[in-house]
Amino acid sequence: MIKNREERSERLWDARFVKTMKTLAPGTPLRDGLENILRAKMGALVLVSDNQTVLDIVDGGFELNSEFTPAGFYELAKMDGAIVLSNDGKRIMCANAQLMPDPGIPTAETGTRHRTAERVAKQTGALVIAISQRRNVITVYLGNLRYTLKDIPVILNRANQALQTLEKYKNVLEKGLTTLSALEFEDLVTLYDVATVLIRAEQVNRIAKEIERHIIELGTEGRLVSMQMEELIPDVDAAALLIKDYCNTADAKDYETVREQIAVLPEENLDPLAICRILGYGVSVNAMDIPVVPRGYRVLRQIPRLPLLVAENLVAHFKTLHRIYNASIAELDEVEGIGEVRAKTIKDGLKRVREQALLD
Ligand code: 3AT
Ligand code: 3AT
Ligand code: MN
Repeated sequence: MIKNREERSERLWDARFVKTMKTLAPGTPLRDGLENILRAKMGALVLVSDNQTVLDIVDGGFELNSEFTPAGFYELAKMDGAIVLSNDGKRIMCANAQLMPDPGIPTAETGTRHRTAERVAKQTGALVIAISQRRNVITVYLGNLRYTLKDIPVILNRANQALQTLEKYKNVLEKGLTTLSALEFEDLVTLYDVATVLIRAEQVNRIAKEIERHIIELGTEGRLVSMQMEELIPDVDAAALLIKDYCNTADAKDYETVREQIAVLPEENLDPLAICRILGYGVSVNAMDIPVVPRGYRVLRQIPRLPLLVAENLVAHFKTLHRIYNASIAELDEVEGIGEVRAKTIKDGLKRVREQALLD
């Protein structure tokens, strides 16, 4: 898979960047305007901010304060200098302006337009967009972030590759989960089994996240990818349930912290040992065959129409899947939220899940 480091970094795709990408995505007026300039083989420098402190570095230019239209924007780009837009990008504040950022701010760019863009973004935290006339690319600067917009066919191609990978990973994950269920009912699960399935679940989540980013970047061009994604995305978060079932922290509620730690683990460190450590098992490589028992969240989730709260109560009461499975109707009945009817549903449901798992 072609993978750009810049693009994968979590730092880049923070909430503000995602919001910015949405205002710049294909189908938006701003993107239409930028594309017009690009197609005409012109350049542009665009500052998106109407905050007074930011405007202090703007010198000269014509005041406009008119509604943003892609056509008007394009005409203004024929002039030298920068175009300033309002924060929401809906108004053109001025054009033909010179931006004068602090020249002491480091920049790795070469041309004056791009050096200026990077410095202004770094100095003010604002969004600055540069279109290179020479290289015919749009570069987005947002605070310290720098991102080059990709051509739609390039992103579509990557998105489709990612969709194929997602499908493959998802199949492998589903097999792994079924096998794990069988082992859980037989009380034969080892830490290693849990870690390997959890890695697969995490990989599925990562690919899904990547596709979501492509969809944001594709804007209106991403509808088909979005539909395919809907089909493929698992309706339960297996990683979350696995962590809730097996994390060795005092309280299963700490699972969100564990989840966060796994989510930020670099791809190359996503191995069973690292996973076990994060789950709270201080083990060495050769101790990963220690037996572990699930609390039962994941299997309970497979019983139709069983409310999450009831599942929580069941685990709180019985502690392990094994005990829940072996509880009598009367014992299940004691748990809050469970009457005789639901107790029977749970017993039947667990039996069905078990048979299904052992069958496959
Ligand atoms: P023209 O009449 O268009 O030739 P101008 O005064 O309108 O000149 P431009 O904004 O078109 O100037 O800039 C033309 C080039 O001059 C762009 C950049 O490579 C160079 N340039 C402008 N300002 C500086 C600067 N402060 N330092 C180095 N090069 C600069
Ligand atoms: P290209 O890749 O050549 O388009 P560049 O980064 O090499 O961009 P140039 O030095 O060629 O930049 O300058 C191109 C134009 O950028 C010239 C001027 O219209 C505009 N520009 C450059 N610096 C500023 C600035 N500080 N404020 C406003 N406009 C600027
Ligand atoms: Mn240049």
